[in-house]
Amino acid sequence: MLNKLTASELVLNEDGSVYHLNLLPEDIAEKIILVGDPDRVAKVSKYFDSVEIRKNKREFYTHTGTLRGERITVMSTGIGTENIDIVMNELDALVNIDLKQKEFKTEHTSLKLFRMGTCGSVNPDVQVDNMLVTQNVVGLDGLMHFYQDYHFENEFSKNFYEKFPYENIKPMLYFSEWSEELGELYKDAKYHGNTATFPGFYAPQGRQLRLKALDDQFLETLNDLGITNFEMETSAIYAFSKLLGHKAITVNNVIANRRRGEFSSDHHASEKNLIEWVLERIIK
Ligand code: R1P
Ligand code: URA
Repeated sequence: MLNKLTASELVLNEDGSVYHLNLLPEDIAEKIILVGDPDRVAKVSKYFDSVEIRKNKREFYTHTGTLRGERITVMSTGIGTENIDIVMNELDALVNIDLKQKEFKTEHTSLKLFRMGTCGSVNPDVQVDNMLVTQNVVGLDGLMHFYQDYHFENEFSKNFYEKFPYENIKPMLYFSEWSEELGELYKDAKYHGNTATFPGFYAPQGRQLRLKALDDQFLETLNDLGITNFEMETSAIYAFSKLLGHKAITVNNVIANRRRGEFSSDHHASEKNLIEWVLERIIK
């Protein structure tokens, strides 16, 4: 490579770790569980045989250890795709950039990324306290429009884009899909669906406290376009994985049924179920 990355492009801490995640290349495994909530990290790593790395900075908490003899990492991303921009670029840098030389490596390493989160359903029949695997995703957060080479289209996205009625939001839309290979691991989930990822929890997801949302019919409209559930990270995780050559899959616990106005009566119990269900399937 001709040009080295500058110090302001690839920002490192004094110990050579990547700026926000605060990690060195040897701190992560190639299988990584991504959770939103920092408190979920220890709830996952308590199942590991042992934990060798515990590091954190801001909302990014990382534990790496082994489970049934296999090396595995669990990391919190915090909330939102703007954090996923950081997580995906810095994780990729840890494996595909020589941090000391600040040059791209010639050999590519592909990570396996498993998001384990929570979501709200907009299909009235998708019940709370069940797991929903994201097959297709639409990002309404606009992030990938800042990257030159990103474009993804399939039958789902073409239909969604054509019929999406909100002209002011339409320019922000981008699409992606799961890694089919990782999807095989989650074949027996209760639900498989199409997820909408939003840049907010309230009006962007049709919630109205003291402020009115764009349209009273927002949930129904998105459900009519084939959307099953809402959350705040998957579009960017899937899109970056396609761009950077990683594999990703999301399974979320449905904690809210937005059409019926229901919220999980014990989301801690369903979170525990989800953790055990995922670990059972990703480490044989
Ligand atoms: C909102 O409460 C948060 O919960 C969901 C959303 O995507 C957003 O991050 O996921 P996590 O439970 O993984 O954080
Ligand atoms: N996370 C979200 O983003 N939305 C919900 O309704 C529940 C969890």
